[in-house]
Amino acid sequence: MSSFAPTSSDSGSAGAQYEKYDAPDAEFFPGIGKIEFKPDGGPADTLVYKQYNPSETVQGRTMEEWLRFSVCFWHTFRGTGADPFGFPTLNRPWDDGSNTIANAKRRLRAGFEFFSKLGVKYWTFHDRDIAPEGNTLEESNKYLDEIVDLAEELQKKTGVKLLWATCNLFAHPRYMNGASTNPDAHVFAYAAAQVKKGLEVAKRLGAENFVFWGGREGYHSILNTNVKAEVTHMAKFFRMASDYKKKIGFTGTFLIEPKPKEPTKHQYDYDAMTVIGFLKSFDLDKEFKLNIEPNHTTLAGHSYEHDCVVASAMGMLGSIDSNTGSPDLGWDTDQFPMDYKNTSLVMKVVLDQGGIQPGGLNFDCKVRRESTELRDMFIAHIGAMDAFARGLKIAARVASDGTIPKAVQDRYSSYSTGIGARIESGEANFEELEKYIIENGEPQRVSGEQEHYESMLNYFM
Ligand code: XLS
Ligand code: NI
Ligand code: NI
Repeated sequence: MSSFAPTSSDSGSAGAQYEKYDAPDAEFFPGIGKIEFKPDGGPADTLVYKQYNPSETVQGRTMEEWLRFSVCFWHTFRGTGADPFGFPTLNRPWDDGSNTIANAKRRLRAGFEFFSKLGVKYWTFHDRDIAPEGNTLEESNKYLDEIVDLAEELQKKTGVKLLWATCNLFAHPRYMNGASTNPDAHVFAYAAAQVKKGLEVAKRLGAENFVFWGGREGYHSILNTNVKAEVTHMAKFFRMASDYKKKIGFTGTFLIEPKPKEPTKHQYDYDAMTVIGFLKSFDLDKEFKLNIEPNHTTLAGHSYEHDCVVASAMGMLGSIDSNTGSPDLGWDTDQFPMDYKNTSLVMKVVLDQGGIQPGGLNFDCKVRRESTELRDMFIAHIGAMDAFARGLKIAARVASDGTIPKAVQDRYSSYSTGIGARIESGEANFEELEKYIIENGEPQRVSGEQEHYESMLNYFM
């Protein structure tokens, strides 16, 4: 696929206007300094944090430690604003649009300046976001190595770390029928070779996690699909990845990111409970956790926080792609989350499970195609970070006040004594429970008090 190969020499730059950005000390965001915490900022001060104070302690940990914010490379440094109906709108002055190594390096330098000025400690990427794909696997790996050299240097220089890496197994035409679920074993092998390299790179860059999102692991038509074969192949792929991880001594957590649809009509990793069921069916649940993206959760027909709640309840919540959809659109719009109620409910889950580390809150989000200024990139992240910082504080108040947790605990108190305790301990059986009902008759009706709980939450907002 020649269109995936670099279009000019490895070190070449497409024109004089881009050359100044090739210098190692080039500044990409002039006029924007390190973003500061300014709690008394006014409504239009959207280039300062008003809620996020990294060193402030909440429930025994700093905000930075609880929130573990991360910027994704794909949307923020590869997004062009193009949509299915329109051409690119976002002009990044350092990006000449070429598929060259030189352009890739400029983007990466711009990225690390952005992460540093924003004050986030983590970033995430797909292999093909950061380096061009070549004509052969060897060529692609060579380009990737060259960019990873620079990434390693920039990580060292800035202290920004890699929250997770992933492989793009969905954009290239070879993956049109899926990667590990492709009916063609040749494609399965290609995906395996690509992930092998991805894991080596992740290890080299000290990634704390590694993500698998099954973009095209699903089907469009059941008529041409053998679901059992595909799902089994996917499990074999994960097993091989896990074996290779151990072999090379990569210690990051493996995460699967559920999503019900888009680009395929039906994706096997439909939602949190589906993925947990899949992992348990194939005896992979000790080796994987979940990366939950709320926009995917809402696409699956659940409320915003649902998959975080479910994954956490099953001990499987590893990380969060903290974005949001647009409830009235119903596709993966990857917006920056700005709604305090959503962030509070998610942070309540994080707080209750004792933190999200070694995962984090990764902004798998893109600015709207109409938000064309460089400062919009900052404003978007700052707004979302503030929303999560506020959500953390609200969740902490809910916990320390204790009224809501106590009310929930009381709601289940029938399981701590008598027949409930026997159910809980596993001693009770159907005959005993039948006898209990014959002796005790109809249960009393107990109010679920939903409105009472909603009002209590609003008290803390
Ligand atoms: C797409 C996914 C993707 C993953 C990483 O909808 O969110 O961006 O996070 O492949
Ligand atoms: Ni995602
Ligand atoms: Ni997504």
